[in-house]
Amino acid sequence: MKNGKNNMHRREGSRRRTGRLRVLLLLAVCTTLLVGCLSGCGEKETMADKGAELLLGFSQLGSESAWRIGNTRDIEKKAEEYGISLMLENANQKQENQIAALRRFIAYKVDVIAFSPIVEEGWDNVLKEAKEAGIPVILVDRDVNTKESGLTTCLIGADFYKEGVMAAEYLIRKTNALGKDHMKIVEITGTEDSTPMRQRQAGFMDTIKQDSRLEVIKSVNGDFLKSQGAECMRELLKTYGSDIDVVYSHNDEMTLGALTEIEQAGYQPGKDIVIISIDGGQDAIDVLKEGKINCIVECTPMLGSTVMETAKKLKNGETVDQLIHPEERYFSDEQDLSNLEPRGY
Ligand code: GYE
Repeated sequence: MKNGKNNMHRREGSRRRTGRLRVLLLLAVCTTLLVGCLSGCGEKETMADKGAELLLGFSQLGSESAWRIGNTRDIEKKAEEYGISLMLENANQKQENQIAALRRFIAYKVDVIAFSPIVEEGWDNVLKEAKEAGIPVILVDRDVNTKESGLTTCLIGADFYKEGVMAAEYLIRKTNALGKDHMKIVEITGTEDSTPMRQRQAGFMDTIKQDSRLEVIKSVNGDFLKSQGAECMRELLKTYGSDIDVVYSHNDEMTLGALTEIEQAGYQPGKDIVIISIDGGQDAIDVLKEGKINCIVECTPMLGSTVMETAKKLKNGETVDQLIHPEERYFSDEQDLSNLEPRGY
């Protein structure tokens, strides 16, 4: 009897255990199915987002600077994040390559076109073709100058005029701090006829005009390239030597190129010559911290999110803001930059 009872208990016990095991097994199966379904469904949604919903053609003008490379990277990253299919073409600094890329986007019937025009003029025909095909065009970073208006929907990029003003305002403060009554400036400009070249020059000139101590003795074109910046500086030093008090350069690459030449000629950049740059990429910021650049006006290449949001709105037939400028600041020897976040470009 005792044994029989014990056996019954054991059997009941093992039945209960088997029952619990079954429940656990069932739960495990359900969870696997649920998780499988959720991730499967998620995958299908992302594929649909990527494949069918929005195809964006983006023509980048080249890879001349840390700014440009950072901008391309940001656009690729944000397209991925927003589930937008991106057709990206790099024009290697040639307008004809950009025009050909835009025509390919039109033939391919992309939903939206975005592009960073290398120069302002020469886009009328291709932009008319995009309009006739019913494809909205977003200008990224730089502007165009067309005879007909309404060929593009909006411009997402920096306020280059304001950048020039900020550069000049720094120089006025620096001139006060040094107690100088005359400063001779050489300007190394970006690509001729490009929006940043025109407006960074205009903003700077309009501002220094109001201060009789400041004089631009020479303006040369460095095409936003490091090699050109160096070559321009070599020539400027040959012609003007120790007369040069200030270098105003339209981007970091040209500035870094110029610095090597200044040092080779036996001058101390940041001390013998005031150095003002634009962009604020990590390499130039590091040099500013060493004291060889005095001021860098920020120009951010992180335009990707705004481009993707705008493309989505255009695809849905919504209206968009015509002009979107990111917030920008400047970095200088007047500030403590020890806690500055990594720049990301
Ligand atoms: O400053 C320069 C680049 O258009 C804002 O182009 C851009 C400029 C940038 O190559 O470094």
